[in-house]
Amino acid sequence: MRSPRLFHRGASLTALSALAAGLATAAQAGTGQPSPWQFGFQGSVTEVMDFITTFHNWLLVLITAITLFVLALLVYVMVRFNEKRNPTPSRTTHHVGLEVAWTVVPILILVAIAVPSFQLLRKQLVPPPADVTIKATGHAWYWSYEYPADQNGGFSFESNMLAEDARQKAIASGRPASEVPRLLAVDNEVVVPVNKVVRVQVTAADVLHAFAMPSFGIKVDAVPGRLNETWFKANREGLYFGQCSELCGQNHAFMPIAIRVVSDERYAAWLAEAKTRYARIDDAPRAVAAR
Ligand SMILES: [Cu+2]
Repeated sequence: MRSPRLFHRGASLTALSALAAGLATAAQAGTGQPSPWQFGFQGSVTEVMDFITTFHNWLLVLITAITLFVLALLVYVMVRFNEKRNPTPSRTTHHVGLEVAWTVVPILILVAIAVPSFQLLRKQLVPPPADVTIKATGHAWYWSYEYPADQNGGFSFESNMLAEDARQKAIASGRPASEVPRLLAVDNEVVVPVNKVVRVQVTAADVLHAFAMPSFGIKVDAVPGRLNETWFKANREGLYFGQCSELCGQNHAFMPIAIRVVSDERYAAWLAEAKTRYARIDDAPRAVAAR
């Protein structure tokens, strides 16, 4: 076990796992949508997704090191302790030092995983105070969104995937193809301000759906009769795409989510326009009829 050769292997383990993590980061796709030959996550635009990416890379290093260590031990045992090289086997049944080591080392590894894991959970589940609230409702098979009246909104709209002919028409009329990706582009995008905490309330009208945005690092179930909540704070303007992530029926693959992150001024302009364009909702408490 203490042979210098194995120790040498240990050094190359670290190098290999660093390379693996490097590869995963290098092959990371563009932000906002998947890209051909994508290997890692989509690029991040929120603190939560930054954390998820770092945590993922850390786990990759750890798991690569563990796998190579176990492989090295197996090879060593096969070579050193095969019947030919080791005709009289040891009768040892206990080795206190070894047993303490293989109990304590895995505990330390689990702690090294648990600490960032709980930090991440806390970041996800304890949101800062919200600047903007939107409500997303999953339907078979599209999303609808509400901007509540008490948040300077008071309208709701449906968001359907762009059919192929509509998509081609958009490209022909000069929209860049990256703005209308196949199976991801929608007719009515959600618009939110950049660098603002957006609270997303998520529910469903019929069956289970899930609201997922890879670049924001959010994914939350949309359950009929229940209001789930998540949040994000996008730090870069742009157009970001997500998809329903709970198998919900025939057109599950065709109910994308598109969120456009814009400056405060453009957001204000969009709000003003959206109020005239979309259906009004009045979410003031309704008077209860007296009996
Ligand atoms: Cu679905």
